Parts: sequence; structure tokens; C-alpha cells
Amino acid sequence: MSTSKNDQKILGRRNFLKSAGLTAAGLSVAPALISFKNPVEAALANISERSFPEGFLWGTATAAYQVEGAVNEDGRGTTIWDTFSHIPGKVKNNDTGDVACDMYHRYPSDIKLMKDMNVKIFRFSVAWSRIFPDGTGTPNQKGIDFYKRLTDDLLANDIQPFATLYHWDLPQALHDKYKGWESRETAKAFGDYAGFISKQLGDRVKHYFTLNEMSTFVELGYGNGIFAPGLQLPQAGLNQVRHHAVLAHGLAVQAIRANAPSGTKIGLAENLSVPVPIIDTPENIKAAEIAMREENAGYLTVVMEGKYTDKFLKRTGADAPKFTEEDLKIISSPLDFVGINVYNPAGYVQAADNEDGYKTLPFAKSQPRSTSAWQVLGPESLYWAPKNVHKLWGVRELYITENGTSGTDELTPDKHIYDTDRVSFMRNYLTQLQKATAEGVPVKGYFYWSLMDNFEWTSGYGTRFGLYYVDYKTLERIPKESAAYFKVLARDNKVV
Ligand code: GBH
Repeated sequence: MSTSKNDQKILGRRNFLKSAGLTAAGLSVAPALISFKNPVEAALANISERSFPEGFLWGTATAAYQVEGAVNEDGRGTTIWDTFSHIPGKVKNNDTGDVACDMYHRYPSDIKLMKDMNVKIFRFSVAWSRIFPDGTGTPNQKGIDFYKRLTDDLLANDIQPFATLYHWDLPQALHDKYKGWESRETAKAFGDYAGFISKQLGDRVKHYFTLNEMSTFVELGYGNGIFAPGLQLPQAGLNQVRHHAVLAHGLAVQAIRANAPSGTKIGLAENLSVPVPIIDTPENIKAAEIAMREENAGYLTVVMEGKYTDKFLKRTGADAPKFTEEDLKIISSPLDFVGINVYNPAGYVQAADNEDGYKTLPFAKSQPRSTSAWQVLGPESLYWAPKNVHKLWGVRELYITENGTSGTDELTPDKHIYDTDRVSFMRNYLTQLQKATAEGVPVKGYFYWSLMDNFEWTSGYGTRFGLYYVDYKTLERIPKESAAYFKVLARDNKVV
């Protein structure tokens, strides 16, 4: 039996109405009068709704001590992480960053791996002690040349270099001389180094992050002693270290502005605490905003507002940091963008009738986590982090400077890694980020942490975050399934 094309269409629509329950409800409207898309069209529309804004930038991130190796080459000075990782018992399996991924030598082929994944931006960190082996004093030309070669090669491959100036590898000399971040002198030295390197790389690097995750290296390095330099300072001392970190950031912003060519953009990369509303009611949404502002009071909040919140000063009391009005002006020097590292919700919050105005709920024991015990999996954090940073401080340009997850990453005999967990992680987190951009939150780019497995600080080499698997015996890089995912994601600029 033959039916006309038109009949087929009508049949199609009837079936569609039926499956939507509309005919049963008596809504048998003449097909010509309604504008339902056919299922295929509807599906396509849905896909395009998963797109990121045009020009959105996709990239990967690394950090010097975690990937470079070559710790004794070309005049590099010792850092607090060299010292710390060599103390038995500080790092799992006593792993150190001595060789790491040997990216110092292998960067040309690593850049090719990125290009192959459609990467357009690369976030790396400059090792301060390659530039000034003692933190201050005479610069080391061979160190400068390395970052010139690296950035030249990136540009030749159409990848924009985004440089982080401090990813926790403090020159040991500054620790020995000034007790590191316990002293204002270290903040000043950082400003000088930042100004110097931004001038050296000025024709190549247009985007700088001052410090990576002030909250992490301060709290873990000087608070609970888990990270280098392994100190556990009393509250007053710890608050002063916090203050020196934000001061260092501000001094670096000013120094880069004074030394780099105009048009250079400056920001930071902070692992801010991200409270997520447990249920999206207006009250809880407000509570999450209040919580974000207060829980980041010593870091991002003072950087954005130029003052410590009243509650922070009240909470710290006699142990509050010592600072001047001038310090606060420096700390809040205007930025071109804000970078945020987002891995997990700090907690699920709800509005509360208490002094804080919010309450953080305890995580369920069964809350999913990655192989990193600290990483609670909560994709909503990648919505609420940029959303509330934009809302609280009117930031006009944001980058997700890190987001990623660690997994078991089993290598099959035929050398595949089916990291279905990581692919699922990216799809879920990025769905939330896409929602934020669709609502107009000005996120300009995303850096996956990390390009490849690397020295995961105190967890050593056993905890893998890469899109590429690194065989540490041969240093071979093997693409995981997630690298294939990233390649399509970056090509299509949408959640795939
Ligand atoms: C980032 O930190 C870092 O910037 C990057 O270098 C690192 O490789 C990546 O994430 C993955 O971890 O030792 O149990 O006390 C993310 C935030 C804050 C997560 C400190 C780990 C230590 C937990 N990090 N936290 S624990």
C-alpha cells in the first residue's frame, strides 16, 4: 500500500502526539496548525543547546615541578618541593619530581599531542628557581631560554601560552633566608621575579596567572604541614602567611603591568571553596553566595574586595594578620580575569537562621568520590563556582584554570585505557559549565587538569589525572579514551 509523503508526515505527527499523551487528553489539533518539530529536529536542537559560546577556548594544564623533571639541569636552583619530596615518608612511595614526565626535554612531542587533541590554550608554570636560582639576584639565562623555546613552539603550533608564575615550587634559598612565605620579603621577591619574567616573555605570553591556589600551598604547607615546607604554624603566624600570599599576588599584578607590553592580561588561579545549594530555592541560593564570600575571605574575597570581611576579622581576633591600608590597595589591584580551579563542592549548603545565614550539611558516607579521597564528585560545583564569582564580584572574564579527576586507569595488554569514569566526569561537569555559559556567565575557556599523568604531590605517581597515560618506566605517553573525548569536545565546542 502506498501512502503519499504528506500522509506519512501526518502519521508521524499523530504518533508523536500520541506518545506525548496529547491525543489521549483530547488535543487532536490539526497537524498543520501546530509547530512541533519532528523528533529528529528536536534532538538536533537539543544538541545545539549543549554548545559553548563561539570562540570558547579549550586547553590543558600542567605545573613545572609536576612534569618537567631535569631538576639539576641548566642552572635550576633547589626548591622547597625538592627538599620536601626527598624526606622519607613525606610522599607516597617516596616518589620525587626529579624526573617526573621529563617534559623539560620532551615538550616538542607533548605539544604535538596537544595539537592533535585540538588544544588551543596551554597553561604551564614557570619554575621561579630556573629564572632566579636563589629567588633573587642574578637571572639564569638558560632558564629563561627554556621558557622562550617552549612558548615559541606552542605559538608555532597555534596554541596560546598561559603562564602561571608560582605553582608551589619556592626557591629553597628564600625559605632558608626569610622563612619563605612567613616573610614579606618573599612577597617582594615574587613581585620582582614576576615583573622580570613578564618582560622577558612579553612578546610571546599574553596571559599570566600570578599564583596557583594560594589556599592550598598556605593551608597545607604552613597549616597542617602535609605539603612543603611542612610547617604547622600557630594561627597568628598562619594568618600572616595568608596575608603575604595575597600581597605577593598584588605586587606581581603591579609589576607585570609595569613591565609587560600593554594588552597583557593578568589574573590568578585559585582553588576557591565552592558551596553548592542542596536544593535550588532562592533562600539556599543566597546562602551559597554568602558562604562563598566568607569561606574565601582570606584569599579570593580580599583580592576582589580589597578588605577582609568583618566576620573574618572577628573570627581571627587577636590572631588577625597585620596589614596596612596600602597593602589592601595592592592586594586588590584590578585584574583582567579570574581563574578558578574546580574539582569538588566544598559542601552542600542550606539557608539557616543562625549568625552565618547558612549551614553546611555533612557529606553522606556514600557520596561518590574519585580515587583521590578528597575529591567528592559534584558536577554542580562547575556551575556554582563561575556563577557566584561572577555574581559576587562582577568579574567580566573567567577561566576554568583546572578541572579534572583521578582514576584507576588500567592499561590493557594492547595498550588501551578505557577511563569511562573520566569521560563521564567531563560530560557531567561540562554540562554544568555549559549551563552557566548559556546563562551569560562570562567563562572564556577551560583547562583540563592534566595533559598527562604527573607527580601528584604527596600522592606521588600512583594518582593519575591525565588525558594521556604516562608509563613511568619508559616515559611513553599513551592516549586514554578521555583524550579522544577531549578531541571531539574541542572540535565541536559542545558537550559530546
Ligand atoms: C590542584 O589542587 C593542583 O593545583 C594541582 O597541582 C594538582 O595536581 C591537582 O589539583 C590535582 O590534585 O592531601 O588529602 O590533604 C586541587 C586542590 C587541594 C586537592 C589540596 C588536594 C589536598 C588533600 N587540592 N588537597 S590532602
